[in-house]
Amino acid sequence: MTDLAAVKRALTAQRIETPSWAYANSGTRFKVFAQPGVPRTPEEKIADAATVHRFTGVAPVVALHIPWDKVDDYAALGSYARDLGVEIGAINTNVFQDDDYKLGSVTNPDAGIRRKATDHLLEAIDIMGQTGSRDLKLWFSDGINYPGQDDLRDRQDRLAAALREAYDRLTGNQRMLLEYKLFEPAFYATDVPDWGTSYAHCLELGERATVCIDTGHHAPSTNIEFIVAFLLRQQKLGAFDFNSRFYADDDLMVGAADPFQLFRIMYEIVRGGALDPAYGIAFMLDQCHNIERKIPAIIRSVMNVQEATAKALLVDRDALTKAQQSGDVLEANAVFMDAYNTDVRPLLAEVRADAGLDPNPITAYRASGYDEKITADRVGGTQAGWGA
Ligand code: LRH
Ligand code: MN
Ligand code: MN
Repeated sequence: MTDLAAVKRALTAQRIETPSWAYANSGTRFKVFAQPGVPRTPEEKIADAATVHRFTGVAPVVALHIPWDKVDDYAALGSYARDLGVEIGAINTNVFQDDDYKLGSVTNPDAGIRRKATDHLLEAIDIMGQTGSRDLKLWFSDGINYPGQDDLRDRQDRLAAALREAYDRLTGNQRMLLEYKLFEPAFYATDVPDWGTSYAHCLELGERATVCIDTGHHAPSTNIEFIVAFLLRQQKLGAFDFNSRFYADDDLMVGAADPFQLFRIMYEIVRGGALDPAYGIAFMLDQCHNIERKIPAIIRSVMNVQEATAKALLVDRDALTKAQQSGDVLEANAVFMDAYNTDVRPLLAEVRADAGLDPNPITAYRASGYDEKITADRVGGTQAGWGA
């Protein structure tokens, strides 16, 4: 039997972090379709994130990407965010959009370029100090396109040295999240291609370093929930970058392509006792909304995570354990599927109403006039810096 009051409490306490770059214009390498009303400044991105939080109640954190969100005064940006009711979350580093990084950033054969890339990581840690952010999020586009192009093992050594330098700079509650990605932009060999590589580096670094799973960064058919279960068992899962993929790193709305996969992931989170914000996992979105309106798309994504979470919380764990231990394969699967097939929308509507929110965040947003206001006020919105 599931304790409904406990399920509601868990859903009310859930925290989802939205990405500043998802509010800005983005596209594929073929075309960026500019939308009216998109943010022109980091402050306007934060205002949009605060709007998503206002209608969902579970998105009080916004991740930044440097230099896409470069400002002169990060402390002021942090207090601006707090005034709007949100916190600044992960500081994402960017060592992938500079000509110098053609052959890699922290793994580049040129020591001068490695220095420049590592200095950017240190700069991001300084920014964290000013914004009050806990998480330094690292993703490296580093890799090679051709067999023999560079020494695979030396590149691991260079990576380890840069990570160590950044890690040693962390203080207080600061953490390092190391994201992996199978391929792109490097196609033959990527320097942090999978969770195993990220895990091994994090293990070597120490307890402040944990793995970030971007759900769009795996080979087709990879069992992501297995990775979640494994890393939780090792206390090495620090964050998610949620999004959906059909083919590559599509960055579509989380829960859109495969809501069942999202449910299976969230089940492992619940099973591992890792849903509570106090556990420390950052549940971030990493998405781009190229053809759809951005704010309602992010609200929809937050709702998709909530629905998968609610279903995961509804799994009858006692019945599941009983079926598993008696070897009743079909019953175990049925218990699991019963939870997945439950319509949790009424439950979530109740959770929202209890929190004083409109039960339907999308229609409430549409009726709020915010979209019309930003369209009128913001002339000449900027590009995310991504997909140009
Ligand atoms: C790389 C990635 C990484 C970047 C973001 C914009 O594909 O997932 O997290 O920082 O996209
Ligand atoms: Mn990502
Ligand atoms: Mn990605």
